[in-house]
Amino acid sequence: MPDEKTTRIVDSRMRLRRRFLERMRNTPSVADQEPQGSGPVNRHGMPRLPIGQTETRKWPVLDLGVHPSVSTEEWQLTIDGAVKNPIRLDWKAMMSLEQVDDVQDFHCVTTWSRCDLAFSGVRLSSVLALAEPEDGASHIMCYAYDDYTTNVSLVEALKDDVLLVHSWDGAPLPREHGGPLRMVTPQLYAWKGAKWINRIEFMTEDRRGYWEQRGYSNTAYPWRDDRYSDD
Ligand SMILES: Nc1nc2c(c(=O)[nH]1)N[C@H]1C(S)=C(S)[C@@H](COP(=O)(O)O)O[C@H]1N2
Ligand SMILES: [Mo]
Repeated sequence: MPDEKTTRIVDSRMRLRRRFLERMRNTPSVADQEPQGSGPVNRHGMPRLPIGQTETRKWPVLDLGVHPSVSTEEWQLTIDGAVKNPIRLDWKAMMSLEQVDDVQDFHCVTTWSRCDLAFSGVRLSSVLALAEPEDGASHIMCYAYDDYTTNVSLVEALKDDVLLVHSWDGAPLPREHGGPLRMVTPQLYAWKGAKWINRIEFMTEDRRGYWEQRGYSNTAYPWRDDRYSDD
């Protein structure tokens, strides 16, 4: 059962959603193929600051209010579902995979963006490949130690900058930001990146995660102001 604090957080985020829905009905940008925003373009040719976002210098902490404490000794990541080779990785196995450094921007649906986060981790695509996804797999569901879930299409999940991050600025990712390991999706709103991730399920049909069931956009594309959905 969700506790009172979680209920309050969900309520306030649903109020924010209602505020934006009105604006979205009056904004054709969701259907617009042209990325919208301001500032110089990023490496993907999209404006650095997506439409409706404000840059913050801090990195705010945002979640359902529970910060699970998971040591690297007990940490595990299961990859299962529509795969030929379901696997479970421990910390040592994760660290033995190809490591990448990447400087990324982070866009939260609640309208803040934090630019230039220096991350180290493993490409999600490297990890997913180990499980040998079946041909019919089209989406993943990500699960976390705080029971959070979020779904991502493989088209997005396999992009090179989608990472499983263990370090920020050369130090272990702090627990409040999802340490020891979290996912990041710099080309989607940040709720698509599960903190404290512990399971990835391959799916042959799309299913909605925690916020997607509550009216957040299933696609979550920041440069189209694609924050919330009506269905
Ligand atoms: N496990 C888990 N992951 C989560 C969330 C959460 O509540 N639980 N919140 C999401 C949301 S809405 C955002 S904006 C980002 C925030 O990450 P941060 O706290 O590191 O800024 O994490 C996402 N991943
Ligand atoms: Mo968010």
